[in-house]
Formats: sequence, structure tokens, C-alpha cells
Amino acid sequence: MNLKINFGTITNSQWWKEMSCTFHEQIKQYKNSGILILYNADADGFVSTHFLCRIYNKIARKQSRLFFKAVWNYEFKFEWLEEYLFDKSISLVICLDLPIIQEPEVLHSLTLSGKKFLIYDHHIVPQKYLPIEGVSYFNSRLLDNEKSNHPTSIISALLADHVVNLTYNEYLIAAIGLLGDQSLHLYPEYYSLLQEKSRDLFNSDNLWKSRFGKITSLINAFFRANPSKNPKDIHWVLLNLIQKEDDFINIIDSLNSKYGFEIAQKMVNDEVNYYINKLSNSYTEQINKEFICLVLPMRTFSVGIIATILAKRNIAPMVAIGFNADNTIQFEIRRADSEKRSIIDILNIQKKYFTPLTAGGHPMAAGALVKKGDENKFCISFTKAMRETLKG
Ligand SMILES: [Mn+2]
Repeated sequence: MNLKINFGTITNSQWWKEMSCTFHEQIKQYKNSGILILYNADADGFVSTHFLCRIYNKIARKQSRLFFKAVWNYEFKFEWLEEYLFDKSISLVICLDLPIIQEPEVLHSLTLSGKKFLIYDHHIVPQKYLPIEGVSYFNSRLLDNEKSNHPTSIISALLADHVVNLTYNEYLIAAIGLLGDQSLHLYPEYYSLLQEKSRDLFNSDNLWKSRFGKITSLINAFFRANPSKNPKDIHWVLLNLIQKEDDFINIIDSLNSKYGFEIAQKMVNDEVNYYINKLSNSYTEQINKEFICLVLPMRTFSVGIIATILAKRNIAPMVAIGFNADNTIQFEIRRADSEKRSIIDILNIQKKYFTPLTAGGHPMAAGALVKKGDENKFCISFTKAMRETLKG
């Protein structure tokens, strides 16, 4: 199968040419000296890494020099990285879907080690992005004036499509990443093809209630339930399963029994339900609250789900839920459906009063990391910035 035929082309062909040539050339050039993939610990990052594995396997024909690390949003300090690259003789770092690493200060400190960085992202670009020696930077938000948002999964799948024959199961794998980033509907032809070929998986109009949506949730839950823990060998296991198995559900079942997706999901669900009940009860009485900003003592990294549900229930125009990570608080910010202000715009205005350690994401869903003790400053300055942000 050929993904391009069913998918169409990325809007800016020059951008795509440059992007794909750089990717393939760099993987070829560094295949023997070692490559590290740093990926966002969610469905989109996970899926993207699968396709990079696929490219590497084809080009390098051995697996020993490819390394992986899942990165969570609050892991913004890459202090461990320099030593890691040295120990494993890694010369190229490929960053997939990692908003934090595109900050110029972070990149500058990393490239001092003389390593190459290849960055693909679709989060909003930092305000002051400047070319940095050793860094090849591609963000699909820079594609054209429409600010196209192509998740990492589709870009990676298309990159793999150039060098290998993707199986139909891999179309479904790519779709997991797209749905994980709420973007599957942005590719109508691709989506129709999947619906046509796999009716049993897309058995509900509400995608998240379909069998396919449940599989996507399992993968997200797997990462959320295990903050900071890297799933050992999962990408090679997946690759082997894809090559052997014929049924998509069997592949997911095998991963589930080996890595405990369902156990992870139960942990996440129990915790989310507990806080949703608790918070819904305490906010029913309050009206006209413009911003709800809370830090919860959670064990899993599910603050984003809680913020999403509360925002959907319209308990306030904006909701931020925080989570303790070492000496920092990671806030996940979501907005109500009726709210028009962009969270990114608010975060930019907020900098006049208070600057988080890192902050960014998408207009409707973003994250911010602050030092422990700065929670109140964050909440107050965010509220202030909200009032100053033009609606719509
Ligand atoms: Mn993504």
C-alpha cells in the first residue's frame, strides 16, 4: 500500500521535500554511530517512533544503534542527555513532538556538545526561534498561512512510506497517533478508507466510544499511568508483531498482555473519576468563576484529562490542573468549547507578570511548568492575562 495515494500530499511540497531529504540523509549518515529518539510520552509520540524504527530498520538493517526515550512534559531539563550521548556514542538526536526542546535556551545548551539535532514538531513555535548550528528544525505550523497542524504521526508515517511498504495495520497505527491528538477527522480521505476497511473498529459515531478509540485511550493511559518510566523495548516488540501478526486486535492484545495497558487504564480511570466527582460537587455552587486553577496530589499524569472534562462541562472558561513532579508543578490548561481566546496568547501575555519554567502547546490545550511555591503567582498572573486577551 502507498500512503501518499490515500492520503494526498502535504500542502507545501518544497517544505516536504526539504524535510524528508534531511530526515533520510541524516539517518543514513548516522546509522552506525548511534541515533537517539526522544519522543513525547503519548499516543502521537509513540506512534511516530514506530515509523522512525521502521525507516531505521530498512536503512541500517540492525537495531543495536537506535535508542529511545519517552519524555514527559515536565522533564524539561536535559542535564542527563550529554552524558547519555557520550556513553552510547550517539551523534544524532531525533526529537518527535517535544515542545520543550524547541526553546532556544534549551537547544543552545544541548548543541554545545557538538551533536546533531533533528526536530519535528507541530506545537506552536517559540516566539524567538533562531537558526541554531547543528539543529534541523521542522514544524508543520510553519507550512503555510493556515497554520496547518499535522501531528507527528502522519509526518512520520509519510516519511516511512517513502522507504518501506507500509502494511494496512500500520495505517491503523498511524491513526492511533492522529486520534490521540484529536486530528483524525482532519484527514477525511484517510479516515474514510479506515472506516470502510475496518467497520468493526469504527463502530460508533463518537470515535472515543468506538473500539478504535478505546485502543487509543489504552495507549495514552499506558504513558499517563507510568510517569517517567520508559517502556522497555516496546517499539521493537511492536515492529516484530506488525511483521508477524495479521490481525490488528491481536497486535494490541499482545502489547496489552506484555505491558499491562489495561492495568494502567484502570489506575488512570480510578484516579480521574475520583477527582472529577469530588471537583464537580464542589464547583456546582460557584458561578462566574473565570479561571479554575488547582494542584492535585495525583499519582498518574492524568491532570490533562481532568482539565479537559471540567472544561467540557463548562465549569469555567479556562481550567488548569496541576501535578507535582519533583520540585515543580506541571499544569495542564484547557478551555471550554464556547471560549474563543487562545491559551497560547494568554501564556504570552502572562509573561509580562510571571514566566513559567516552560509553557506552550496548542490554542485549546497547553501546559505550563512552574517551580513549587509559584502556583499562586501562576494562577493570579494567568487570570490577569486572560482579562487582557482579546476574545476571538
Ligand atoms: Mn503531538
